[in-house]
Amino acid sequence: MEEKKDLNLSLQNLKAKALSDLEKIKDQVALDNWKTVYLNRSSEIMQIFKEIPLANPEERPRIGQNANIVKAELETQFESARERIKQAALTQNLTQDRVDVTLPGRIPERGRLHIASQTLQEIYRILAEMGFQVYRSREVESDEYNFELLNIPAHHPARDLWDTFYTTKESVILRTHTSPGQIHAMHEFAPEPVRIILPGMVYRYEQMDASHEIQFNQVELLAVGENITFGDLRGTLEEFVKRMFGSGVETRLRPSYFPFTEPSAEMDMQCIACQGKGCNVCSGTGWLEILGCGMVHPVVLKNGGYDPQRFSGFAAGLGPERISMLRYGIDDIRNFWANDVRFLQQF
Ligand code: FA5
Repeated sequence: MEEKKDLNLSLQNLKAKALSDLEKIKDQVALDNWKTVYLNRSSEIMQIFKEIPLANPEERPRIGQNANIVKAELETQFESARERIKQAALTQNLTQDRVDVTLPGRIPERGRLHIASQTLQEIYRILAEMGFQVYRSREVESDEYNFELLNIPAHHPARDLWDTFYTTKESVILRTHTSPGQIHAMHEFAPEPVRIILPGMVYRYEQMDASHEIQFNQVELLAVGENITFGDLRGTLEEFVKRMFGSGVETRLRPSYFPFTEPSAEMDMQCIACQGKGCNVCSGTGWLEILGCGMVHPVVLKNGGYDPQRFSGFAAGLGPERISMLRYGIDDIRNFWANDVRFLQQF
């Protein structure tokens, strides 16, 4: 009789080899290979199934049963190996990617307000406490509002005080100061009393130097009512400077000329860089001009819609960039709009 292959023994050997191979497997690629070798259609176990009909008829049922048990065992072990490898990969990821909470953090770059905006906000805060409301007005103006209604007719020599940016459209200009806002506000509020500030950019076609820009902010003050006097103007400005710079700062009012105020004055502040001794910042004089001011001219009151017999008012125009320069010892106004972060980051 022809020697029959012992399929039960083959099954036992197959199982032992397959499981010992499986135990050594540590990654998904090797596991996939294992599956191809031991469980796909041409695998050894499938081969044994094909050979069962050749075995002794009385042994066939046991071999078939055994083959089924081994195949099921290989499949179960394959599934648990897959789970084991998945967990190992996950654990490895978790340990490798663990956040080291003891490392110093990366400090994000924080944005900040521009120095000019910071000073403006400080000015608004102080003047708000003193009863002034912010009133916004336009930067593109007409000749009428920027000059004529402010008592500066065409060809008036005082126009030379403001070097103007004209546009190609007749009588449309960039405002040279915030004073035209006075007229807009008066038109809106007359005959009610007003106490407002008009902040914003102004533009002048002039030679730039350490203290002169072609664009800069101004803050206009305007108070109109009955019985407003020059004493009110002086007291308001002195109080403002005291709150802005502290009580030790000296100021002085010098007579000056503006077509839209009468009388007119300019306020100087004692230079804080040198305490009035004279230095580069104040060109050796010990004083720095910070604003122009005066009592609103009767013609301007009338143009705004107020009866100058009954109403009076004061106005002032201050330069916040000059104020920043004094506060922080900035020696060149051109730094403000040069957009050099090394400068801007200091404030
Ligand atoms: C005027 O512009 C008047 N409108 C001010 C005024 C308002 C007077 C209301 C009376 C009543 P002046 O040209 O002097 O005035 O400018 C006022 C302030 O703006 C100056 O004191 C100064 O602080 C600032 N300033 C003027 N020119 C420049 C410039 N080129 N660069 C930076 N700041 C300037």
